[in-house]
Amino acid sequence: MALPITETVECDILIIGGGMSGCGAAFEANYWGRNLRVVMVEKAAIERSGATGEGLSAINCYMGQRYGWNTPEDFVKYVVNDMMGLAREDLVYDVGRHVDSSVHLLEEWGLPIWKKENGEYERIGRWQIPIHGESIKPIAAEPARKALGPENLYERVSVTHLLTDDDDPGKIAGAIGFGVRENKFYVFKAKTVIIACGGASNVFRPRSVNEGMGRTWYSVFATGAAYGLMIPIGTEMTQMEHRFVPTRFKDGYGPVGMWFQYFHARITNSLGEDYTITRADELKKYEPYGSAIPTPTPLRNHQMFMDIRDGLGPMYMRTEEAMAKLAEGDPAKMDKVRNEAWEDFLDMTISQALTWAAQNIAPEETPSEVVLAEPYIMGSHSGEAGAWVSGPEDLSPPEYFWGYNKMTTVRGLFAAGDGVGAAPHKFSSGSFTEGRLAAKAAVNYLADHPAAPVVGDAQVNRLQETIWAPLETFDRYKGVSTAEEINPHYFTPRQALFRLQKIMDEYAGGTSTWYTTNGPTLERGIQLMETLREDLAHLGARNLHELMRCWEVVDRAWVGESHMRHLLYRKETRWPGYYYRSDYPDLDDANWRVFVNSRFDAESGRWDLFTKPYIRICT
Ligand code: SFD
Ligand code: AMP
Repeated sequence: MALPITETVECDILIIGGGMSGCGAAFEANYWGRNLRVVMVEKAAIERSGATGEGLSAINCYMGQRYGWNTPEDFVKYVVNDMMGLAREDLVYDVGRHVDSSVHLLEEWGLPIWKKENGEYERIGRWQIPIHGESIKPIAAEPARKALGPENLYERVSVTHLLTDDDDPGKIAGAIGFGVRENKFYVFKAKTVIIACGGASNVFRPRSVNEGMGRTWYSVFATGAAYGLMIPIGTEMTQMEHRFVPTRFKDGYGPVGMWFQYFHARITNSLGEDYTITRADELKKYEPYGSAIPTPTPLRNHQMFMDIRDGLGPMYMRTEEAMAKLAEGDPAKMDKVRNEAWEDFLDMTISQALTWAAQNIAPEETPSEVVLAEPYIMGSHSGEAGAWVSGPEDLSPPEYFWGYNKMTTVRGLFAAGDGVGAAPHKFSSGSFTEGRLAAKAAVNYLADHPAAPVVGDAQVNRLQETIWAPLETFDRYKGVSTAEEINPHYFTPRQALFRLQKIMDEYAGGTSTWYTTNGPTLERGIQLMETLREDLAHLGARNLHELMRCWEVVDRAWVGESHMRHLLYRKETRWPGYYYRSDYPDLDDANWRVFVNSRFDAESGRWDLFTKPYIRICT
């Protein structure tokens, strides 16, 4: 089977991923770098790609500085507490001080934001504002598409590897990928690269299997590419042990924030008890974070988890109780509340509205089951896995600063959104903002480093053979057995995904093990992961779509292995409700209020793990 043709693209800035942060990056790069060639590569089509492709019902990161609601310092305090003491204050502050302007831009471009009678934005909680957000993604994509120009936007091209400079492996040189609808390689030779390709769902076995497979909370298209691209070239990562376990409406994965904060609903167990009251004492074990307001996300989970573990479920979101209270017996008010309840899901998680319809649930009459979902590895919601990046020059101490804001430890390689670690609670608006900041810094870097990268044929040819191998393998061996999916010479990406999910679920603290693991279990899990990674060289793909799935599972395997190695290294349970180390069940601020970082060395195959200090900047 011959290798397909190659198109080579040369540019100044390459943005990988056209989601929220990628669109922000494209818009901003155009503003600061009009003389530069800025190229975006996206595996889908940017109007509906990424986590916001299915719409949103809220902007969850907005300071409201013009109304005097919050300052960026308030935001830093909130985020650090929610992460049980660990977030990079410089990075969080940087998002906080710029995010409002991004929200105002989104409104100017057509995003309908709910307003009060006095014209102020409506609020859900302290940081969250409601939107009619079904179309947030096309609204964010339009200015990005315009800024780039059609000749600079490569859609339906999946990136599989980053390229480094032949003369200097510590410097970025571009990326390589293939067309998902055409037999073609794309080689992007770039002076700077911005990683904007999202977080990771489906690393852990989801609760929805078989008939429900494909239904997860975070986007199924968030395949861990940001991490899977950066780790193999030796980029320093941080907080990869961290995960987000969302409390969600059962089976449809409807988010709960609107229900807790806007409708003021509570959850009760089968005895009618509210765990925030019956489990209040449990928070005292986790001071000073236990008494933070609001209770940190993992601890809210932890309180509910204790009820579930003790067999006190099902847990019900008392939608009927909350709606009745808000309607005060007035049918017109009830109509408004009912519309808002359905819109919350129709804007963002249609599957939840379908679940309600399918199960004859009228939320004003019937409460809905909620559960703790499977873990997600991500950096933009209540999770903080990602690259260790430089902070901004005016805020960051030397330990957190090496020249250019949002630049990773690989020179010229920037990250944003889910790709940046230790900077959570960005959500859609903060990810867009971080993309903008990364692009501005990349333009700055280019002014100081204008030289083109050196990428010879050897690196490209080697990668092309690797990328195409699953198609070759299938072609060579397809006749060996009668069933295409059962063959001694290869396994399919779907089979590989199931194997990865089983390992993660059973050894790394997934749902079937009550989010619990320990040192020996992780060590065994890592052995199994190493074998899986060896076997991934024997993936078989029947077509281009499966070839994309192959590289997605490779990315997810990098995420899984990195997650387990970090879990093993951190000898404490810092985030009960996200995961439990049964051999180190307590939070240990004295020894472990530090970031856990790692670097993979491709030459030796070794992972190096170490800590970085937590430095106060504005708390
Ligand atoms: O309620 C490649 N999010 C919410 N944010 C909010 O502000 N409000 C909400 O209400 C939110 N909620 C929510 C959210 C997400 C989801 C799925 C649901 C509910 C159901 C979070 C935000 O969506 C999230 O924080 C941002 O989107 C993160 O931005 P970014 O840029 O880091 O990731 P992305 O948008 O997914 O974009 C990634 C892009 O990369 C592409 N890509 N391209 C080329 N090659 C590859 N190999 C690639 N791999 C990926 C993707 O296609 C995508 O375009 S609530 O739950 O809190
Ligand atoms: P979710 O819908 O769960 O994704 O949450 C949306 C936003 O509301 C996020 O900023 C959450 O951190 C926040 N949130 C969700 N539940 C609560 C709660 N009970 N108290 C405070 N904030 C919450």
